[in-house]
Amino acid sequence: MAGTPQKGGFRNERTRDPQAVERLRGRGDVRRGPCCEVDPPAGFRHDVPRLRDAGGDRRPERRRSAGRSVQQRASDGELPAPRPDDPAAREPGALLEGPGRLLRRGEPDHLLSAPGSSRPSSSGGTAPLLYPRGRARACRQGARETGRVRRAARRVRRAAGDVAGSAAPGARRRSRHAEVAIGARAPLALLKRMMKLYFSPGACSLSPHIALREAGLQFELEQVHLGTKKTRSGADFTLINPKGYVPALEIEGGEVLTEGPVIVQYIADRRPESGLAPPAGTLDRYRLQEWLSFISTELHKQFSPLFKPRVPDEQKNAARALLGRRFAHVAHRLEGATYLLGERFTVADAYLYTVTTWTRFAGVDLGGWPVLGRYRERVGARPAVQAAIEAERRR
Ligand SMILES: N[C@@H](CCC(=O)N[C@@H](CS)C(=O)NCC(=O)O)C(=O)O
Repeated sequence: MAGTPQKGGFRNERTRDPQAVERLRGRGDVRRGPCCEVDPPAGFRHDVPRLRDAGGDRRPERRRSAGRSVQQRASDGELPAPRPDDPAAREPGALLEGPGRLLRRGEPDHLLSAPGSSRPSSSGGTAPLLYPRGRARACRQGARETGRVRRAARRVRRAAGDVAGSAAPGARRRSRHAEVAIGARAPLALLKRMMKLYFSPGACSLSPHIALREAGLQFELEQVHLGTKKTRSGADFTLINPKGYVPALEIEGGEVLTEGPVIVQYIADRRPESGLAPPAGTLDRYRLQEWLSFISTELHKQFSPLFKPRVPDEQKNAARALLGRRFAHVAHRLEGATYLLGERFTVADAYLYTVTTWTRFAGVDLGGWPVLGRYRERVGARPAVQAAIEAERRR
């Protein structure tokens, strides 16, 4: 079986060999890439390091947490410790205590945010981030639960394929009309506040997708078919982003932001306490922009010819050689640093990680830089990264 092209893609081991990639392409087995003018192949998988390799547990969160109480999970560091001093916790109807937010009676839990969303804030306290759906459910089990809550959550889950942040166990069946269905049930004020990320699975839109989950923001996802320029709900994507490419982020008031490096900074600035970007005006912020610009022009865009079947081999090999030199620079930076900007994960890491998921597919070998492999394992093991990839995979 090894080396056999799979429907719409090929097995990982083959992709390590650039010539094998080209041979497959020549036979028409692989025509598309995760970051090009058309959609990724049906079989495209992010080249994500296996959690087992990173010393982690590969079981889905819902299985890992089965049968464990909120208190156990909090003491294991899986859930942020409840904050009993929050005055809101004493409000009537409060069901779930958490850092910065309570799930209230009747509130649909799909509006809660993503895994990995709790971390210490830059000011030293706990960031006011939200519980993800799975955790909310676990927390509810330890709290008072009403049939009304259960029924509301079930209705929303059924209707919504993925309103963000939903690690969405059980939400495999999704509706094309998810937003309409949610719109009919969610409070108007909340929908107005919710952002929408236009994405294509495996494309560079994974970077803002990760950032949104890391920030713990509420958002909706809408898939774009890059070949037809139609969104999943049938809208003409060129009316949303006339440039026709993802990512695009619809923000409050219907404004649409484009260009990945800008979108991720917008997301980070919406949650300054997340530390996803240093404060504006500081030298560190310019360092972040320096990396975002480097990743965009020197890495991301250098992959483009590798996803195009008609580009001659000579040009592709030149692109691979250039990428090799650029990745050597990144590897040099990561010697002795956990993340690009130091010890803190930032949106530059979300972007860098995203482009590294294309390397095998594009026949770019990172094997010469073990530091990059370790970095990929580290970032790939973050709950928000796992959740974003899983959400895109389910599409
Ligand atoms: N300058 C844009 C480039 C985005 C981009 O290259 N998007 C690719 C996916 S990774 C895409 O949607 N390509 C479709 C097209 O160009 O038509 C950014 O940085 O956001």
